[in-house]
Amino acid sequence: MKFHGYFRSSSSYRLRIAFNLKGLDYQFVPVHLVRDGGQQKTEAYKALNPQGLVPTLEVGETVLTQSPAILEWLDETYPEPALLPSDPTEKAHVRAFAQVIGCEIHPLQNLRVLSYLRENYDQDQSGIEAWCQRWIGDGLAACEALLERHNNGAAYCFGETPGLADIYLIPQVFSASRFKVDLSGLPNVTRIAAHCENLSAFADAHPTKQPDFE
Ligand SMILES: N[C@@H](CCC(=O)N[C@@H](CS)C(=O)NCC(=O)O)C(=O)O
Repeated sequence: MKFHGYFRSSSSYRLRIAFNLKGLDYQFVPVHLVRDGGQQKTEAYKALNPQGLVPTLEVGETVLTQSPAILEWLDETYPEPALLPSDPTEKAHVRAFAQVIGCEIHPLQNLRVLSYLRENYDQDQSGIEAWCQRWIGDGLAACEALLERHNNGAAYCFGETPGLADIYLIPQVFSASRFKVDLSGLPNVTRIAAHCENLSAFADAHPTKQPDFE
């Protein structure tokens, strides 16, 4: 499997955690999102991923895009350990949690959105941070409320084994720290993040551990 990603990209970080949890090897192809105006925007890369976004996963002749789809493909293709519970209602709760992050938070802090705010709305770093703090803070507060409802003191978001919700949460907490989001009012989020970071599948997936880290 050829994994096209970038060390700081949280959607790439999700896949790295999943590969590690499932013990899968992959060939890493770095795509530098800033250098040369953004290597994700080249015609060669867009031939693989028409959106010009990372990650992309090549499996033989098959090209997979969008981390939510890739994560579900990985889980169905390599079922052990499972990332989703089998019960439909439990599964819906986990997916809802993941989608708070994947659909509602992450798109608002994406590089292209922040570049647009800088270039067209004249925002400096403090304006960018205020924007991210607003939207990441709001979304993670909703995650905290969902954990309050479902976690019951478990080590991971939805129980005693790591799964899809943790795969979304940990990269999002990393981005929150980049943008100086105050997480002090989110005890479940911070406790679970600290717990996950002790597990090698998560620790080894951290942006600072990647070959393209700078
Ligand atoms: N929903 C997509 C989002 C992908 C995405 O936004 N990737 C970001 C990095 S985390 C990216 O490639 N940004 C490049 C840009 O904004 O130009 C997924 O989960 O795969």
